[in-house]
Amino acid sequence: MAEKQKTVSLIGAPTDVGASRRGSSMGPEALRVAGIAQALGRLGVPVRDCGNISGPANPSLPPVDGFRHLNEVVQWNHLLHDAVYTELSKGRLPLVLGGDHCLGIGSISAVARRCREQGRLLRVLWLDAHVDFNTAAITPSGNVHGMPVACLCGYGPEKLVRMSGHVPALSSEQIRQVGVRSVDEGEKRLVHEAGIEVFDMRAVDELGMRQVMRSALRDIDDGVHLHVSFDVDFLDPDIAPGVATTVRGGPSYREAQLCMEMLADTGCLSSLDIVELNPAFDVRNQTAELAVDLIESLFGKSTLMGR
Ligand code: B3U
Ligand code: MN
Ligand code: MN
Repeated sequence: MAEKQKTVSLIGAPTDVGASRRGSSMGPEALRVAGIAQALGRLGVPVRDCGNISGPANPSLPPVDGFRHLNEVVQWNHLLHDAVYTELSKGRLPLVLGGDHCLGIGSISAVARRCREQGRLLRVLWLDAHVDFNTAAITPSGNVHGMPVACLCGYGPEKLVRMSGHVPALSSEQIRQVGVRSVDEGEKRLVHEAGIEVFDMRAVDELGMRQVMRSALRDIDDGVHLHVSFDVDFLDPDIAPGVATTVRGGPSYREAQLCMEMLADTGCLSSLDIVELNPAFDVRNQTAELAVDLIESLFGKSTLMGR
């Protein structure tokens, strides 16, 4: 269960400026239609919906100097940083409804800033098929949704790298990635150089989700601020078709449930992003409904105990 019944603040960030395939801007509404507020309410979690932040439109342009829509990405992330920071300052648990994963920069920069002010330890669990560690020099696409972890670790343009007020926003020990199965050549080198701990799908196959999560969560205990950045493409596309960048061979429904339950068991969940849900690729909103189902587990729903 989230720490002492904090109020969850839903913050919609309807944008797809960080991607080349459009549609994740419809993610916030799809998650509302799938009943995210009601589901949390049923668990006894107080929820307030802050509505959507409103940023620049998607100009649908090709990349310039290795970045697609850099100005728009910066603007959305500043707006999101401020919204997340405001909710954290009020003692609430921000739940960002994305939007593409470039939003992780603003969201986690705000969390890092707040944790620094409070002297709190921060750990980030990044659930994703990708490592999101590209830079302008190595990106195959120019899409900033493939770059947020690099930016948070200090590799990227000034305007994104400095957003938390400290460079880097995160040190490599603060972040663990689970579910990875698609890494570009340049990223492979950089992610090693940066020293990020990556639990790829081979690790899940060999060790099982239980052991992977035990390792990933090993030093997350009382007083730690746990941020979860949940890219919906983490899930196997057979159960989650509603994303633009599906990669086969992801966690099954059962593995994903266990992952969420083990995150809930830490009692440390303090902020969350749900990103890359793309209703344009979904079938009858099933991926949004699945995301809501998993979020219930993340907030402590269990089959036999409690509510
Ligand atoms: N690594 C590729 C693909 C990608 C990363 N994240 C997403 N797609 N969503 C890239 O374009 O950077
Ligand atoms: Mn991804
Ligand atoms: Mn991602």
